[in-house]
Amino acid sequence: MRLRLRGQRTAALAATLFASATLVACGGGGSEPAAAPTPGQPLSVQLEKIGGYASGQFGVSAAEIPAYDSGTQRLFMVNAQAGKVDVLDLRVPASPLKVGEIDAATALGLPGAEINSVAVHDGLVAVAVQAALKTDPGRVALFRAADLTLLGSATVGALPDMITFTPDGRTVLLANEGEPSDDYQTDPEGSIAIVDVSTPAAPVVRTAGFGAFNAQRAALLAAGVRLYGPGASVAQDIEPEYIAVSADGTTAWATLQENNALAKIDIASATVTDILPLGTKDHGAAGNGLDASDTDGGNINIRNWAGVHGLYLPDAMSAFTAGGQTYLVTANEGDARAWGEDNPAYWAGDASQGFVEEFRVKHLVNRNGWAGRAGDDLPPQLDALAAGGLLDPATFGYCGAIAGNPGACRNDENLGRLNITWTMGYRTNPDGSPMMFDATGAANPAGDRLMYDRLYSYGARSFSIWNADGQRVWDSGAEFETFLASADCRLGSARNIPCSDFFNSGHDEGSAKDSRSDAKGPEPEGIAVGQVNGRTLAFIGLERMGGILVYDITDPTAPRRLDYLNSREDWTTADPGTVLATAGDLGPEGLVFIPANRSPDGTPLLVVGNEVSGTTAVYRVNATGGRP
Ligand SMILES: [Ca+2]
Ligand SMILES: [Ca+2]
Ligand SMILES: [Ca+2]
Ligand SMILES: [Ca+2]
Repeated sequence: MRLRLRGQRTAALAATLFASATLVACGGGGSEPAAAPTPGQPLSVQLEKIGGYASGQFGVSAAEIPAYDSGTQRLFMVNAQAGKVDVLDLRVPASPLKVGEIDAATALGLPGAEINSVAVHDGLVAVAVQAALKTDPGRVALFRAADLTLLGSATVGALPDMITFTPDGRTVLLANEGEPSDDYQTDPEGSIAIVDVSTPAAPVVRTAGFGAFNAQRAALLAAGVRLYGPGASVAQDIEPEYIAVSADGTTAWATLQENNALAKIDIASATVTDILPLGTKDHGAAGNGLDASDTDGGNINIRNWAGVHGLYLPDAMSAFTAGGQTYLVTANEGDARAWGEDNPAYWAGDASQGFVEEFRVKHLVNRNGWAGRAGDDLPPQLDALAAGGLLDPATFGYCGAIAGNPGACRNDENLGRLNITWTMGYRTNPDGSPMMFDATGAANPAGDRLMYDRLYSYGARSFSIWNADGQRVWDSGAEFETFLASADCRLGSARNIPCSDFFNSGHDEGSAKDSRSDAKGPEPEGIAVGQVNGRTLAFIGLERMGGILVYDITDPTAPRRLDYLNSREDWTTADPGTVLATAGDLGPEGLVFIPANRSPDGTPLLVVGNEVSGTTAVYRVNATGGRP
């Protein structure tokens, strides 16, 4: 009852009021105060797929990032396969019609240039353009939404991978990701471009870089910021992935995905003011379990694993306001650096050909060392560090680890299959160098073993809410996996397929129950926030499992799940690409919410780009209750 009352409060109430309501809820029935006024009804939401557009291209990222312009009622969808933007007429939302393309390579005279991201504001389309050589500077280009005329362009940092407008439309921001070359020999600096587009013919670029943090490397590492690219300065190592802007347009935040941190940016001065580490998620804590194995008999086995810590490593992020404060909501996807992994010379032992940080626990803590993986998947940088790894019995004794022996912890059905990063979690000397142990597990400077007392896995299989200073306010814990495992969860537009039959499936394979449990689970990647009936909703796309989760986040401390719709229709064909016409939507990547007052048909819509099926899906957000 208390929970229902809390759900009826409005966004205008301060977060502290919500906190006190929570305390009341925990206080027991005897201490309930008199009933509060009850404006409106609890919001209920059901997504309904009303239509879509199919590129006809499977598995090549033909539909990734959408943006919508209400004046022209056009949808702009990044087609990464073509390196272009597909322009869709959305006047009849159930039947998007392709009416054109934006081709930056041709428009700018830059052969090989590709569009990575698109945003639109009041008839002005802004695109982020990657150079033919991704480590070269990129471009921002501006087009008129109505006739797709190029209006202007300017140079920005390397690999601009996300673009967004400030709410007033006068400024666009780009996340210049600055990924390294595949051999990691060229590593551009990451940065944020802040572009004045008030005169579209002459955009003015300022760059908020990270050079000022180069001297703070030790402090950033101590605070938990991941800086680990070979030979990289702080600025080279920082990889901005996604940007959110405050409602007043003064402040931006960027996810620094591989660095497991946020950057806070003052837009007026074009300055990065803070790098905010996100910390890790203790999978040993109550409510934070996960299914860590794809080789446990195909079973759903969500449980706590003490000593396993998830790196949030968020991809998409949105900002929203509650109680007068800005909050950030992230999709905690996880991403490993895996450079040179297709180059046999790297695996043959040449560390100058790449850098791969991912490894399975069973290989990391093999009693015989990891030499047996040489030439297969043993990263040369790990091989240079030691000859093998140990599990600290003080942490991992519960699954059978003893001195010098990982015991049953290493079994496939336990932690053996889990992908973790070898770069963290082993014991170190005060100077940060690895503390060495011998094969029996005794500390010994002449030994050749690392001692792992923690294992860090990729992503948090969740979404989180953070305050403006990067402090975590809320996390969905194990709820994504426990819901996908539950009888309440159904797949397909008709909602008639049990989710538990296809729990943690991959997005490009059929009959694949449990296949992603050793990696990043359902893999939340995209996120969009919008207002429906006076409530703030978060829409979260699960890249691998597919589908869109809807949460009411009006109270940032107590989000509530409202719906899940997964419009993948075929779950059994081994290669879904062979049944593209009937497979439905696979691999949701980017999402855009269209509020009722800007929608072509006056109803709130959600448009999703699906990179595997190459489809654009249009959903209606059917809502009742809430507070109009
Ligand atoms: Ca870089
Ligand atoms: Ca990255
Ligand atoms: Ca499993
Ligand atoms: Ca991603």
